[in-house]
Amino acid sequence: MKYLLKNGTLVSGERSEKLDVLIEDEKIAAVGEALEADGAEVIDVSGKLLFPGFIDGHTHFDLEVAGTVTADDFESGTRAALAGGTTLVIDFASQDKGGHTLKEGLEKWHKKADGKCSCDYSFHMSIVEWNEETEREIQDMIDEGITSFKLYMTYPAMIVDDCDLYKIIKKLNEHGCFAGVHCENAGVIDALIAEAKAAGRFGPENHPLVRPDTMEAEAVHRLLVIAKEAGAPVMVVHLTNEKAYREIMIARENGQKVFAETCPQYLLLDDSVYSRPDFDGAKFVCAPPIRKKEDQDCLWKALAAEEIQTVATDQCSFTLEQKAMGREDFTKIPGGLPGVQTRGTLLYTYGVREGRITQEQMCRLLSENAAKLYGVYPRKGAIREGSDADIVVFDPEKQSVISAETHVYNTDNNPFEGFALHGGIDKVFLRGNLAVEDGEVVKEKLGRYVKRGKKQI
Ligand code: DUC
Ligand code: ZN
Repeated sequence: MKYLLKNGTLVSGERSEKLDVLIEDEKIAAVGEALEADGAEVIDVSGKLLFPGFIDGHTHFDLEVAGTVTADDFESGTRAALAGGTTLVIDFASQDKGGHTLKEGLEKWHKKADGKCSCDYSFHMSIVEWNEETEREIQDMIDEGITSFKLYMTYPAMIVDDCDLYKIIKKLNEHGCFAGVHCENAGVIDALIAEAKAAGRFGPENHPLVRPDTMEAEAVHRLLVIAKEAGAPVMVVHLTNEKAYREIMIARENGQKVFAETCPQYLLLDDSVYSRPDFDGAKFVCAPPIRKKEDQDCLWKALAAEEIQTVATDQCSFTLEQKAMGREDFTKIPGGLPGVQTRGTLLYTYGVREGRITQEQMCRLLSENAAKLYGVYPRKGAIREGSDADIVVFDPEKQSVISAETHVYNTDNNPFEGFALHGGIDKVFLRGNLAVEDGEVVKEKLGRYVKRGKKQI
């Protein structure tokens, strides 16, 4: 199938230009002025912005958390992602603790995802146990197109200690790979939870108090000291606050390579959500927690200064019934929020329209930088001849309001309920397939597994 997109404004990480785009089968065949093409369906995209398909480098679909499974699996989750302009998600496959291999983890995640995805998909691999076999398996993972890994400094089922943290990030670097690390100080958080419970404090308003910004910053600091010793680059995922951000800046001043990711919930919500009445705060329980207004301001400035490389979602959704598992004890609330459907439109509305970032920066944050970090550039993350025809036709004038009544997720709640959007998804091409029209997914399950190369940044 051939499509000719005429009269749109093509946004790249560098500039915005009025250029036509010719799509032939799965690829972009040409980009230029006043293009003509026999046999192509011509689509007039005047007044629209053309972004390279968005890449979400942080999703959790079909994940077991706190004795339940996320409301969105790869089927509903990638449908929501596609509706929101995301053409590639990178989910976290995981090894299980107790003598299990990375290969087993990868097979498990392929079973969850294969044949179900409406956008392209790839995996990072979470390493939760380090031994000679895991070490050998790093090369196997690279052969399977997995070049980024995940490490946790918290959660009993996932945590690796400082000794393994050091060894793993050093070994990954020898392979030209890196890890994204969930930074929170597990021990002190456990102590704070015990204190809250001993004092009879069991409501969701305690969630941010037992996982304070200081304990995220401490873990970021420790990670970066360890990374310095290992001589390895690392990524701080879901960065939430100013104290942790300062640690990253200090490490960079010392010559370290540190990548950072944040998420819309940390840019747009503040910790007052946890004190909402009637257990409503449970909806917002995620780790690390949502922070203060000053932290939001810091993160926006860091995006504008390009000190944070990418905005992902940490999508991990639950219904209100699932959240109610923690009605008597906030530590039993499954942690996580939906987000894949609204990442782009929120960043446009509250970032670009409000003058906090430019639309070129939005392109870098949602697409180009992620493509380079995760080794798929310029096949993904660019609208240029030879790239996959993953294109978001974005209508800067479309207006809507986020609501759980109309969203695509399998959840009955949305953390951004009532947020006005100015700018929205018109069409999405996934490898040349017109898969979203007028914001609705019209072609499903065309997603393919993407083998990735090594970081290009
Ligand atoms: N945090 C969450 O809130 N949910 C899933 C994983 C994570 O790190
Ligand atoms: Zn996560």
